[in-house]
Amino acid sequence: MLDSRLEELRRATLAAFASASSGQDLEAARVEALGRKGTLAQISKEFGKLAPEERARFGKLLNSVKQDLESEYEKKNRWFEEAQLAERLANEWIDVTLPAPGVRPGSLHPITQLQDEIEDLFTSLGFAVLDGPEVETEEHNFDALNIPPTHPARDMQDTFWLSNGHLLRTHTSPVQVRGMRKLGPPLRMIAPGRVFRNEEVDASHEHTFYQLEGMMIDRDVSVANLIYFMKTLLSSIFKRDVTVRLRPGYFPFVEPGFELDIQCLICSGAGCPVCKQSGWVELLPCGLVHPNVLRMSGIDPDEWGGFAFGLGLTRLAMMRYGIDDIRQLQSGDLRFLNQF
Ligand code: FA5
Repeated sequence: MLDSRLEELRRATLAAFASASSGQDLEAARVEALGRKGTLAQISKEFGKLAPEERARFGKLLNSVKQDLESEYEKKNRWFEEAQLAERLANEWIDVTLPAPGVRPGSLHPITQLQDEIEDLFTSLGFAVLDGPEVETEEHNFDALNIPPTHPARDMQDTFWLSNGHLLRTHTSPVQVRGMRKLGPPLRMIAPGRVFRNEEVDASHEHTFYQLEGMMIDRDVSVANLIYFMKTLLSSIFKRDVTVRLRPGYFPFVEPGFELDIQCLICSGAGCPVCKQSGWVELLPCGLVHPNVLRMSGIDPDEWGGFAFGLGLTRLAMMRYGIDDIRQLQSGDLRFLNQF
């Protein structure tokens, strides 16, 4: 009786294995026959009911059925695995002779491009490129630039104050102070960098933007030197001769102080919407270094003099590339950046 149940199991399971059309079908048939609660396990439980002299013979039969089924299962399973692999090999292939899709290496940000160019120009004129911290002391950012705590000029630049009394530098001018104190006169330096102001953001104002400071200290520095260097700088940036003019401008750290205007490059001074019909565009503040500023950094103003300027690098990039909204520059939008 048990023998015939075993034979039936062998026959039915081999038939199920043979007709299995997928790995899942095969596995289901295996579990039904050979699984922990499968038919073979159930038949084995009857083992105890057999007469002792029957047990050895039945045990052999049981093992042979089990081995037959297991080996048939293995064979068919391997077949499915190979078929699956063959299918993948047929469908997933790479033509190594195709041209590569191309690496897009990215490009330098327009402000970085401009900064690099100005650095090259000034280093060729004997200027050092200096760096300074973005978190500054009040002394470097204001006091040493002739802006004491009660001075109304402190309100000209809305400041992000930090809880420890330091601040985010509002301009690159504190690097002048660091340069004078560290290197002393004579000195030719520029200092490009990021500055911060607690300002309302709009198309031409950012809270975080770039400036490029410049300073030259020597024995006989005059406004003529200042104009020469500014004209050289602007002709190099705009790749043509430019006409500049100076208007009086007030900054506590320079005396006299100027706003330098450039003759409008769009209309050549005739008047257009860009220059608001005036023929001139305001570009950078500058002036001769105030004697107090020299003195506070240990330089004798009777012996030395100098000029300084503070270029709005972000605004200059806008003019050069015709960008009409400052917010695009820090948007991280690749559609914008890919154009440069
Ligand atoms: C200064 O920051 C002075 N330290 C510059 C200076 C240096 C004068 C040396 C004299 C001698 P001002 O606050 O004007 O000055 O800023 C300089 C330039 O930064 C401006 O001409 C403008 O181009 C740019 N700028 C100012 N505020 C913003 C802003 N919110 N967003 C973008 N650019 C700005």
